[in-house]
Amino acid sequence: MDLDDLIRRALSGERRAIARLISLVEDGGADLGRVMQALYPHTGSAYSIGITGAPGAGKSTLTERLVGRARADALGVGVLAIDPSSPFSGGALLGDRVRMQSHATDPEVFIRSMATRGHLGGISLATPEAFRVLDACGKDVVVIETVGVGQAEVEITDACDTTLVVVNPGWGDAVQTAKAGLMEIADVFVVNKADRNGTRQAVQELRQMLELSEADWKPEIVETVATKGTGIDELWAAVEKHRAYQEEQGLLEARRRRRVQREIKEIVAERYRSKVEHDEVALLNELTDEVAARRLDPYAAADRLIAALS
Ligand SMILES: Nc1nc2c(ncn2[C@@H]2O[C@H](COP(=O)(O)OP(=O)(O)O)[C@@H](O)[C@H]2O)c(=O)[nH]1
Ligand SMILES: [Mg+2]
Repeated sequence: MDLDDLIRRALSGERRAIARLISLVEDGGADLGRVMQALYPHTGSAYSIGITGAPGAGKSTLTERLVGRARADALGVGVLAIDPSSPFSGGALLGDRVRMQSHATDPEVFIRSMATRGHLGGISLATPEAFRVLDACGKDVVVIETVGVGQAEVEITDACDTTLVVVNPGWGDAVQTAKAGLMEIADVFVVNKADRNGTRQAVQELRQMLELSEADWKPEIVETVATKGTGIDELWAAVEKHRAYQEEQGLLEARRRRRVQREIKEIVAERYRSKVEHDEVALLNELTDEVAARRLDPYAAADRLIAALS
């Protein structure tokens, strides 16, 4: 299919076309620039919700509930699930697929497990680009689920408009959350599996940790039982409250601006890396010889390489 045609179909909301554009993003191919150029004027209205936490915390179950909640308001929804444990598998998590099946036939819901099939910028660049595809193609809300274990995953979640950090009742889970660097990025805390013992204690632990924070926004703590749908309205209300707060304070603009700046920097870094690794192999080898023979130091070699790149 011709690329312009594909873009046109995706913009009109056609699901298969959206899926193909996201595959294109994952591949990181040469068409990416053209796709982004065509899509960009149509973006800016989708709201992104990041959801992170340890494996098994209930992120996917919560995501499904949030999708249901958004649909109750007749919003178009996208879901991007990022599974760092299988970056080359194509990323489809069977369990997630089965769970999400209640939304599978809803044309206003688009669900995708992300993978980076060759995108040099990795998942941290592929994800905002996939979000942009969904934004341009008319989704009002996009939920991005990541396992909050690696730096890249934390960064992706941090780059959302509202970040939910999911913990479970159980001794020390809040402490683990703090250690994983998730405390700072949480706009809302979700204590999921609130049907279990220790819920009150988990909430208390979180509250104590939050008291130490000097940030203006005090994250709300919401108790949920995702499997039963309990607390989902409260969670949705907490997200809307955070959104309203950011909009009133002009913080949403600032946050999105920081996100775009990070993206530009990553694109530049990726281009340079690609040039060094693919286009300037001969020069790089030559310079390596010079450094190895001690006629040149590594910094001088880098200067010459940079000069050749621009
Ligand atoms: N008891 C209980 N189990 C839950 C709850 N939410 C999710 N689970 C279960 O916890 C397991 C992991 O959930 P999942 O959503 O896949 O977690 P993820 O790895 O964070 O995406 C599944 O078996 C869920 O059915 C909850 O609120 N209470
Ligand atoms: Mg999951």
